[in-house]
Amino acid sequence: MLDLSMYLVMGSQDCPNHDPITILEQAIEGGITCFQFREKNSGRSWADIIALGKRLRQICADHQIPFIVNDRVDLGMILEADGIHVGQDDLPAAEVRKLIGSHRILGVSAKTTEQAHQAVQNGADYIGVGPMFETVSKPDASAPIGPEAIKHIRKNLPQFPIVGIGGITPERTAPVISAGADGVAVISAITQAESPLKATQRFIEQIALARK
Ligand code: TZP
Ligand code: MG
Repeated sequence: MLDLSMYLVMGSQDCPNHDPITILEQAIEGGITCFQFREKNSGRSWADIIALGKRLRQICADHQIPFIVNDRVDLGMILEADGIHVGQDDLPAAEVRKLIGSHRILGVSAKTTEQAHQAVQNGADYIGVGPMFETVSKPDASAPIGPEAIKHIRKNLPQFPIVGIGGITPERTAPVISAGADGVAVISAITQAESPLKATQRFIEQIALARK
């Protein structure tokens, strides 16, 4: 079963201090359970993006970490990804589900209960809900919707896999989990940490504490 507990999201644009390979390796050592390759406006050529993606993909495969590609079904196919994640303004989730088949993971971003229900109908395996808090990683992000948004959606979808995203730090993990999220999706608090390993370990501790 898909374990969304600690979901690292990353592209080369998110990595000012360490290279993406090092970050992914450390984050895996620290205990991430899922990875999304989210290359966005990095200025890299497709050849570079594919080369980087292949390396990250291999590292995930070596450690049995699901490798999910953001937005692009074509890139996902090239990289033999385990799944695709799309937002509300990307290719329609139902079309992506048709393209990727039933054996691959489909993640969909949702802010409201209505969008969440729609995502379920369209064949999503999980939804990402956010931004929970202010984020530095998505310039076009809407205003934070907070853990309350997860509470609402959780009430309507008691069993469906939900991950919170946006501005989540180890200190802000407990409210997201307590609101009913199965896990947290994180970019900067890991990719920009001095030690991505220690940052991941702190998240894992907080997730365990919040679930007690
Ligand atoms: N979707 C909603 S917020 C966000 C995405 C991709 C960015 C999350 O990055 P960070 O650095 O964890 O706030
Ligand atoms: Mg998108």
